[in-house]
Amino acid sequence: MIKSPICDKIGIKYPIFQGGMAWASNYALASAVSNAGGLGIIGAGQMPPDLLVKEIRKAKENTDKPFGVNLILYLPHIGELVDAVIREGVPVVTTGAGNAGPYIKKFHEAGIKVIPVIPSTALAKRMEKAGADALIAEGTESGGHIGELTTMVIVPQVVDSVNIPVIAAGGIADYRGFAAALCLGASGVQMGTRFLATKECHVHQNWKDMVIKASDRDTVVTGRPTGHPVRVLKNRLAKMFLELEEKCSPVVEYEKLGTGRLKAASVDGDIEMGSLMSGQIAGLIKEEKTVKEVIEEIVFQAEDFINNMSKFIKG
Ligand code: TUI
Repeated sequence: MIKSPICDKIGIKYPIFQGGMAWASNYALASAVSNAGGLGIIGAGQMPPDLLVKEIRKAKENTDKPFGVNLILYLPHIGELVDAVIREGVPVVTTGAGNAGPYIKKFHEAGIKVIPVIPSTALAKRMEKAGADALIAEGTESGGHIGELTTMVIVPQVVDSVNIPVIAAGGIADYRGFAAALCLGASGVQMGTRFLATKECHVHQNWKDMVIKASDRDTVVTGRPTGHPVRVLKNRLAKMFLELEEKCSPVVEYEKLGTGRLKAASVDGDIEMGSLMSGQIAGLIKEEKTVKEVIEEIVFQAEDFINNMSKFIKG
């Protein structure tokens, strides 16, 4: 069985995290992933604190295994979300889109492990110094808000920069990506897009179908001039964002155009004007599966593959 230091550190069977996805990973997906042996993560996104509390309580009702909450740090009400998570108590917090440093001590005092998502070695070193328990090194192949470096490039450099476990994210959806991440020195993987197209994920079927239908060049990065670049599946909304870039429009125009678009994708299934956040690996995903199928296929096939890798060595 494939096990790594992160498994014992947070008490999970397989070193597979489900990326916290705003409007896409609620308690149902997170608890299904945790029940299948991975780490399920509730994407808090822009939830008000009382809704996040309900999600955490429902996750606890649905699994007795460790699970996490992902917090997006640049939100104005982040302090209230941090306090809500601390009051409720969850095993793990992952963070994105900002510096987790100011919150780590507070989480640790509440017995919560902190695993920041980082897009560079500089932030990796800062987070290790600030006391992070592990890191998620995320490549630009990912869906949603992204950094510049590819997974292949960032993972080994972060692994060499720190002495805490590193989880690889971005462009991973099957046993080959999982095995490759282990080869790069990662202690495990985080997958978002693969879990979007699962039976337990509550997003509108139209969004899942767009992922399943996608091919390798069907995502695009929008919003670069705002400082918050976002990878999405190409649609009318993405085209309108790119037009704002061509016209050198002010940031406020992006904000106006972007308001409510994740909800439109997730709840209304608006494939034209919804924000269909997705990673480049969508092209590899050909069918909706159960969470258990996704996790077990990846770990069992990777084990077989790694066991047989010595056949590449001749003489
Ligand atoms: O956070 C993500 N992915 C996300 S968040 C999100 S919600 C959203 N909604 C609308 C517009 C924009 C976002 C959708 N996808 N991934 C983790 C991640 N974190 N990627 C990159 C970073 C990051 C970037 C800069 C982490 C830290 C950082 O530090 C800057 C600093 O303060 O030093």
